[in-house]
Amino acid sequence: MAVTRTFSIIKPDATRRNLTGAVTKMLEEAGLRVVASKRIQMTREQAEGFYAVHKERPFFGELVDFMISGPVVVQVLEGEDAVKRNRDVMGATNPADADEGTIRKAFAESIEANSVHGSDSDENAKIEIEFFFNEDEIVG
Ligand code: DGI
Repeated sequence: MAVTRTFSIIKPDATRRNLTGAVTKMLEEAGLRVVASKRIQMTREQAEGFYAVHKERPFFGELVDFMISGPVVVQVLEGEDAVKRNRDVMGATNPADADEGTIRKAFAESIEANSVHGSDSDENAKIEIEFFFNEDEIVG
């Protein structure tokens, strides 16, 4: 299995509860390496652009409001089969459905305030990484 990259966000519900380290520890224990990281306050325009694929969904406005409700930590993660590895440790979108041992089971408050984002394909990982990072900010 090849070493690849994925994109992660530690969402405002997690930064608000001072869980940046706890979430990152679970990512690292899952075999992922943080090769870029920055804490930012997303603008409304950034959040709308990032979640443009969900524009037509009924929860789009709430999702954008939530994502700009506090700081987030955007990260590039590297590891073998990074997209799947990250999705596995994140757990199901709705924490009520998330397996034991996952980040969302441990920390998520609701389907919206679910603590982490992770890319769902290698193609989207590349797009999402480029949305937030320059190549010289990523140090493997
Ligand atoms: O890739 P995921 O984050 O697991 O899930 P997704 O791509 O289906 O949805 C993106 C985000 O949108 C998700 O992390 C939280 C939010 N979301 C998804 N479904 C719902 C939702 N928010 C609300 N309020 N209600 C939903 O049904």
